[in-house]
Amino acid sequence: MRTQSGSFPSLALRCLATVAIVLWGTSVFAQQCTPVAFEGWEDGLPGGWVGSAGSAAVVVSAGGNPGGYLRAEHSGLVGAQTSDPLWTGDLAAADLTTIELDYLYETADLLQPFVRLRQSGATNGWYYFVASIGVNDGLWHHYDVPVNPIWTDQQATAAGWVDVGPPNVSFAETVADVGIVQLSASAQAGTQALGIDNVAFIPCLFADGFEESPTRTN
Ligand SMILES: [Ca+2]
Repeated sequence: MRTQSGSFPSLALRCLATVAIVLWGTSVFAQQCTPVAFEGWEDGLPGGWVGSAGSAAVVVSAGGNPGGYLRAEHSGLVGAQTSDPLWTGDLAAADLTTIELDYLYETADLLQPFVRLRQSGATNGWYYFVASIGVNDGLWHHYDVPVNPIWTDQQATAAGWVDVGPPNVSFAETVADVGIVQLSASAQAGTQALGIDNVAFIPCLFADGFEESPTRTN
C-alpha cells in the first residue's frame, strides 16, 4: 500500500509534466506558425490583389473555400498579383517558410499553375509550379509551397523553384526583397478563369530549432 500510495503522486506529477510539456510545445508551435499575412476574400474587397498580365480579377462573394474568393479571367496567363506591403518586402526577416494557397480551375484545365516571387517588373524572379496541369474538376486544390530564405540557388532549385531570369537574381536576394507576388496559370483554351482563396504566408519553427543554420529543413 505504501508503494501504491507513494507512487501515485509521482505518476500523477509525471503525467502533469508531460501534459505541460506538450501544451507548452503546442503553444510555441502555434505561435510561430501564425500567418504573417492571410487573405480569404471574405469582406468583398480585393485586399491589394489585382489581375496580372492583363487578367481581369474580381472578388466573388460565394463559391470559395469557403465564402468569397478572387476570380481571375484571361487568355494566356491568367491570375493575380500584389505589391501590397503586407505581402512584399523582406520576407526573410519575416522568417517565411511556407506559402499556402488554394486554386480552383474554373472553366477548363489550366497549364502549370504557379507561385512567383520577383523583386520588380525588371526581374523575372522565381517560379514554383504547383502542378503540371490544373484539372477542372470543380474542386478547390490546396498547395503548400516551401520557402527557405537562406537557401542557395541550388537548394531552391532542388526544392522545386525555377529561376526564370535574366537577370538572374539569387533566390535569397529575391526573398529578402520581394516586390511582386504573382499567382497564375496558363490558359491555352481561350479565355479561362482561375479561382484563388486562402493565401497565407506562414513562418514556422524549424525541426532542429537552428533557424540560422543551413540545417533548416524546408
Ligand atoms: Ca474565402
